[in-house]
Amino acid sequence: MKLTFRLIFSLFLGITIVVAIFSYIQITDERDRLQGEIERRSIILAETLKESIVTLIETGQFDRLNRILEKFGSRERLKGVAVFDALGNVISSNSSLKSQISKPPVEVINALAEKSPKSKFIKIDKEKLYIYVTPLFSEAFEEEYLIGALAFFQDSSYIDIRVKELWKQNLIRLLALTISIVAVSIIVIKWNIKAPIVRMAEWLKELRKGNINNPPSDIYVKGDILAPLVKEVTSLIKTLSMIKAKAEEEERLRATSNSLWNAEKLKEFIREELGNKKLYILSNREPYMHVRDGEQIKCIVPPGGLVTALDPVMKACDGVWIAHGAGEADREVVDRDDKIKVPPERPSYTLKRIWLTKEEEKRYYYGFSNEGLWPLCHITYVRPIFRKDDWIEYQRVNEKFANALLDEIKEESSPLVLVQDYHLALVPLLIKQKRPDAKIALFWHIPWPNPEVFGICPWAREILIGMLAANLIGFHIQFYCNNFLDTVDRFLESKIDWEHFSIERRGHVTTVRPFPISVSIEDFAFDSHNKDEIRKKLLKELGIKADYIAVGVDRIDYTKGILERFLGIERFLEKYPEFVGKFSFIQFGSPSRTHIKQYREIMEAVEELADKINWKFQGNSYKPIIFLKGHYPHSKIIPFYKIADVCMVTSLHDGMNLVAKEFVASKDDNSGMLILSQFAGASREFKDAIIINPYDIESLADAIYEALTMDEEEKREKMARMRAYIIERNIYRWIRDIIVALVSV
Ligand code: GDG
Repeated sequence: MKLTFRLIFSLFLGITIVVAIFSYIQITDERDRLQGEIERRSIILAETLKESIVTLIETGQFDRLNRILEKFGSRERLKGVAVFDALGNVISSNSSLKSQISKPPVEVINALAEKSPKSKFIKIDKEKLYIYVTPLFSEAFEEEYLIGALAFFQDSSYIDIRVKELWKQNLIRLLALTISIVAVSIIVIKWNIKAPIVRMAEWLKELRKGNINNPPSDIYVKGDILAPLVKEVTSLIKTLSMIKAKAEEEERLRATSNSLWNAEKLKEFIREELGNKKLYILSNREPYMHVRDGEQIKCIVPPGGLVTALDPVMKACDGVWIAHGAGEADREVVDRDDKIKVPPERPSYTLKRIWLTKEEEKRYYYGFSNEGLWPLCHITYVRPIFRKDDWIEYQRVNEKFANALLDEIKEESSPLVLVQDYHLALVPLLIKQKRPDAKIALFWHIPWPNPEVFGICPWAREILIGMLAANLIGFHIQFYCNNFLDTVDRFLESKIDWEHFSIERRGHVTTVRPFPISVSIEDFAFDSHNKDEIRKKLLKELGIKADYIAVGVDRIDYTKGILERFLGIERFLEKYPEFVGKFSFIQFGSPSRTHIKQYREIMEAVEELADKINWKFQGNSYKPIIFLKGHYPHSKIIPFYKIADVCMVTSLHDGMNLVAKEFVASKDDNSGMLILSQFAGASREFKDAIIINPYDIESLADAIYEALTMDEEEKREKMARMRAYIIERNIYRWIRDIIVALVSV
């Protein structure tokens, strides 16, 4: 009430001031106009009468003069006319004036004395008059001489009447204006402010009680007065729900996982949970690839996080993995159904290969997936390219994968299907259309950008629709889940439940959850008792001597920040020259997607920069950077993790980054330190790593120094904490969490 009163009072005051100023200006103008008019009229009258009067005075015709004045004085608003002699005595005047001018007014005396016209507003007997006096001259002789003065007395009281009238009118206007503005304001406040605020308060009350709903539509109109408040509250709720959901999830997981997860336990769990059901995985990349080695055919594990993560899972539970057969000898080893049991040393699950033509591979894999979606989802300022033909092929290949799966699951009811990554975004919809009973999880291994960035894709809606047919969509971290929900909110008509992180569209519900991928610690176990000897042996093989070793393992990809890493090393050696000759960095670089220009360019740039830095600092049996280009099996990489004092993960943007986890997993003696980019998903979990911004070369150099000189005890404690984290949150738990979530949706 107080506020309304204050508002009304302010309005009233404001209007009064404005109206008063305008009225004053208007009335002053009007007064000036009327006074000007009266003056002009007097001058005209005087000029008309002057000549004839002079003649009458000169010829002494005073009777006639009296008559003329009498006649003239009866004009409207003219009080009277008088003629004075040169001494100021009245010669003649009309009767209505006589009594009032027994004494000549001052203006007459002044006009006679100064021989010039005079005028003034005066008061005679309480009457307001305007007097205009003009001297009269005779021209009877050579020189003109003063014979008297002619005075006009105009009634000016009408000016005051007019002014009063105007004040009155403006006062009435002011009142009318104030009443209407105040009335309108009260209505506006009541309907447009008070009512939405009351509804907003009710909405907040519901939220407080835990009933999380979207804001009522009438309080959230874009650009409206309450919109910023609603936006803030909505994002506050999102954060709170996230925290709540996370806490609940933790609680749930704590309650169910009373001991650590491993391959055996996962097998047991799957048997209990799925019975005889198989697990189906679809991914572009195959877990095992057959290539030619001279006359022989050899089986290799292709580099990449997805394979590293999922192979132990499939080893633990029987299933079928459907993937693109990309190896040159792949066709030669499969059976009639394009299947082969893997891994070769201990076959435990089935790999079914899909064959793609060169054109399909070019457009679906290199084109749409890796020149379009990959740079779209990674903010590294590489421009995504979207071609219509690539999109057509992408859809066709997705159909190919979906059909292969549909063939496999013919006999099975409610099969569990795990679709992997951005290459197969349309597969969930293609499966669901034919098999609505299938339970599908889609795991997105790379980041999900914000809606503005994702909106660049011309087929953003189609991709989202394809994905949303899944029952469960997983990302590495909560942040990507939030971005995804925001994106769906922006592009599709759907109902988003921020409390349960789910999306309802046309009756189908998709749950969106973070599942931070991990590694199997046993796969990186390594007997470290003879670490020093291994170190000597490995360095000897590389032909170098070094007191400190750092390592990096990557597919050569522009998202991994390899150039920034090298620049950081160069700056480190410049800034801390005592390490020149003592510090060497070993980079495993597996060539990747080399049919794409940017990948060829980054490979060339990496090699060139390594050469340049080596040239600058190298000496006898010393090389600052050893670049091991090529594909190395994990068995070759793990010993380097083991002996390294530092591992550098400097991604410019990375969904998770498994190398960080592999390094920690391999450190069973808690030695070493991890330098980790703040833009890798892993940085959300490894708070004990040295977190860096890879774009800041100076701090990268300092991070290397910090990692090498950190107190041993502190380092050990940090590494122990990171290890404890991934021992608990390993790859078996990752897949178990996904299966639990999928089965329960
Ligand atoms: C995507 C996301 C996410 C490297 N060189 C060789 C080789 N590697 C192995 C590493 C590691 C894997 O490749 C790389 O994994 P990352 O996680 O670092 O990266 P992406 O390949 O980009 O994976 C990523 C991941 O999916 C899982 O979801 O973490 O963010 O981008 O395991 O050791 N492996 C072999 N030879 C090599 O030369 N065998």
